[in-house]
Amino acid sequence: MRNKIIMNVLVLILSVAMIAAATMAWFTHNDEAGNAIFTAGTVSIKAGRKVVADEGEPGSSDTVDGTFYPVRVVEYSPGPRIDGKPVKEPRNNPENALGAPESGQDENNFCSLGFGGTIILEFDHGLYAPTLAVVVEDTWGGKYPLEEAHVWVSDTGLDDDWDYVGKADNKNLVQNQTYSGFTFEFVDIRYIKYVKITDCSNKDDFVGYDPKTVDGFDLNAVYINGHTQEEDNWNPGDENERVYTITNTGTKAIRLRGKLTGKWYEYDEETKSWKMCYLSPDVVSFKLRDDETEWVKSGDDDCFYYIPSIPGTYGDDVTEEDRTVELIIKVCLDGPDTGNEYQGKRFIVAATFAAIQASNGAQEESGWYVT
Ligand SMILES: [Ca+2]
Ligand SMILES: [Ca+2]
Ligand SMILES: [Ca+2]
Repeated sequence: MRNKIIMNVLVLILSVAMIAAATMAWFTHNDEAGNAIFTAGTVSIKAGRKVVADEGEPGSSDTVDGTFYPVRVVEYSPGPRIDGKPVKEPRNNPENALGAPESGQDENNFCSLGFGGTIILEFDHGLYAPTLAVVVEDTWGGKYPLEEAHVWVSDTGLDDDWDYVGKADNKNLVQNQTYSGFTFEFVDIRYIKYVKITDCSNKDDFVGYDPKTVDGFDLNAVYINGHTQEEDNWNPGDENERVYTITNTGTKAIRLRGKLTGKWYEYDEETKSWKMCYLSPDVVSFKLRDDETEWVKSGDDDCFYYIPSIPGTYGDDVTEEDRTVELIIKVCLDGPDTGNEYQGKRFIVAATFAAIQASNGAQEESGWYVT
């Protein structure tokens, strides 16, 4: 029996109402001012989703284990060939690196990065608990110089948000391809949605080779073993529970609220990606469990409010458990109003949480629901 509990940090939403540093001036007889700095307490939280793989437990969902290939090119910034010219066709087509690897010898099977060039590819799903990433390089024939590339992964694909996993190369050629494998022991990432590969081959190693094909790392494919987190068979009338966890990471005690929103997506065959579509999100509702006592939903702003205050790190015997709360939400798909137009579509739920200091009437001042 599987009983995996994985904590994934999903959103990081920070504070409202925080006193940073105040400067106070006072007069002296010669009109010079001095400064006094006050260091104030902090308000910050960390939120995540708890995934329980056992069916029927809170937060359980259908996970699909498998091997996944990227479906979209986010960026292709090739470097030059050894002779300074651009990478030649069709080796400069970044889509050659999407999908499953091909064997054999065909220039349409791979995308050459050029010296120092970079490619960023996107997977269709966030891939949780990844166990193996494989980068496939094409080199046809044994005695070719070393071609290498750095490999990173990311959940967001943002510029400063990449985790390094290692270097792929063409050393262990099996016929025409080298498979470089990577594991994730040293990578702390909530899930993988993007992979970035940057050539780091040494030009000097290629003197004397035909310059038309001296073009750095030749990426045939990338794949990752992991699992997705989706309801694969969500039907009208279904209610599915999701569990979010929120930890107060600041020093001060806080009040907390969360809001869930969702949008429908449809698959676009042409771009091989999911695109937002304008089906009504109103057929989906977010509810608390009937026996919920610590959270309330406020009709005014549609937010879920946690009633008790949550202690901060300030103080001797406050544990992380004391600072962590769970929000269990039922995501309900309406029966009568959900017609055939929703079939095969995907609904993506986003949760955002906000915290406010629990003291000095901050909630009232900021228009928060107060019990
Ligand atoms: Ca090669
Ligand atoms: Ca090459
Ligand atoms: Ca390929």
